[in-house]
Amino acid sequence: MKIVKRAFLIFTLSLLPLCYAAPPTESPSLRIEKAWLKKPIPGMKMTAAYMTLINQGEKDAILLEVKGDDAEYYEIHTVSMKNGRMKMRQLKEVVIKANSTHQLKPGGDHIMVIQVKKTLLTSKETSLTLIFKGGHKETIRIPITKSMEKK
Ligand SMILES: [Cu+2]
Repeated sequence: MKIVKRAFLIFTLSLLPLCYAAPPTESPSLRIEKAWLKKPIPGMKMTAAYMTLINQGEKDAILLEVKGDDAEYYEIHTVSMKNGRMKMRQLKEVVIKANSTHQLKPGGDHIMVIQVKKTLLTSKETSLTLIFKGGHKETIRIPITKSMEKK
């Protein structure tokens, strides 16, 4: 009995380095397409970024945070109707279900870009880092454009 226990312990310990080698930050098989950031209207300090998030994995991917260098704040927002008015509301997370696609689009979920910096006003591109639950990060370069068609 004791030998079995010890063998089990050795087996368990032998797995530990594997756990370190493959932390739970492993890529959730995510693809990001059609990303763009709306060129701010002159005088406006706010804009939004949109994209299609494609989860090809077997696990849900949960977007928690967005970061970038060309604005002070990046927030995940959604739009809902309240008393016939469009209202924006901040979300704690966006779930991209396993084997499915989630669109961030005008009139729907979006990345709110707040207090844009001069660098964003003068650039044709910016980069965003999307941080997912589990620590997985995706950094993408996206065009700054008036609409998705006019890249
Ligand atoms: Cu918003």
